[in-house]
Amino acid sequence: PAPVIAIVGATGAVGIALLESLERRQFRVGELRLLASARSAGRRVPFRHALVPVEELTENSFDGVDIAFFSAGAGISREYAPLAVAAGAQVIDNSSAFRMSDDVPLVVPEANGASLQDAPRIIANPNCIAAILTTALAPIHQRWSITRLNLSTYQAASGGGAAMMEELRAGTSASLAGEDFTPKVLPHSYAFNIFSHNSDIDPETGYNGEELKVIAETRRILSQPALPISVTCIRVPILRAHGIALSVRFDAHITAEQIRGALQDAPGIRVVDDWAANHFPMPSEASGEEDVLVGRIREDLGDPSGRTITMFIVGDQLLKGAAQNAVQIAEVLIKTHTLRESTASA
Ligand code: 11C
Repeated sequence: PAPVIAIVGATGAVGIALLESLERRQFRVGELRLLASARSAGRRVPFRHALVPVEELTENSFDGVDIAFFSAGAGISREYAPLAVAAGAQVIDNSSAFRMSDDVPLVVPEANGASLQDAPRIIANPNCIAAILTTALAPIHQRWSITRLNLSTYQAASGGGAAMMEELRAGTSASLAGEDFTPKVLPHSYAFNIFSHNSDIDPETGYNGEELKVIAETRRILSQPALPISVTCIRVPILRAHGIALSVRFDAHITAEQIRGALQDAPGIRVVDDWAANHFPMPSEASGEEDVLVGRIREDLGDPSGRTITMFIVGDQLLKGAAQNAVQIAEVLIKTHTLRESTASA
């Protein structure tokens, strides 16, 4: 039988994107249980020609559930994911709650899908930059030895959820109308502006929380725990696709042509690298798109040893950066029969 699916945080930006991904990827759903806070309970959300009522999340929400997607913040995941597991569900968690736990795999199927083979009870879905970055790096990492990453990000409003997207819309409208606008979600005015990512700064290193997550999670997904990574995360006034300017260093000489060849046929990637037309990855073309776009692939003129390649990557933050990656994890569980035995045979 088709699995019973629960979505915790069903009315949030990622929750809605999860429904879209399940629908678009024709994921077989037996029963769909949409869970959210009491505030959202009673709403009806469209899924496959039906309006599904949202229920309040309680400790009894997971009876009979096979796969529970969590996307309601780390606190909710810490409290309710163990209850879902105890009820027999497998949890795919989009929060940061378990991403660095040794017994929880952190998975991007294109990069390390094999880590699902032990039928883990909880699987962590990575930070959006880490997911988009490692999707693009997977076919490269599989062929050559990467010795350093240096990246700057251009992060969209969707990373902060529906409220931040609304703040971008409202702030931009107010700015165009010449009206005053006081930001509520972000610390700075968002319209026609860019600023350092709005996570807290670590007083020791000066890196912000997002940058530290990108470093730790990328190392974990690539199984290179000591990989040197330098990263600067910036918020830009874009609705839902993150950009990454990346420079990758290798242990030996490499050409842009070799990298382009590896990316060309890789799953989950579309090379957009038209030098003549000056056409490269853009958020306007990556938004709503399942593939991660990669372009500006070139040999780094700043490294005379010929061991560094630079590129520009753009991926939909709500899709590959969150919901779609989670659905892909569920697809692997089903395809490889690692959906937990007690439930798969039910
Ligand atoms: C942002 N990447 O754009 C963040 C949001 O680690 O799940 C996602 C935070 C996370 O603000």
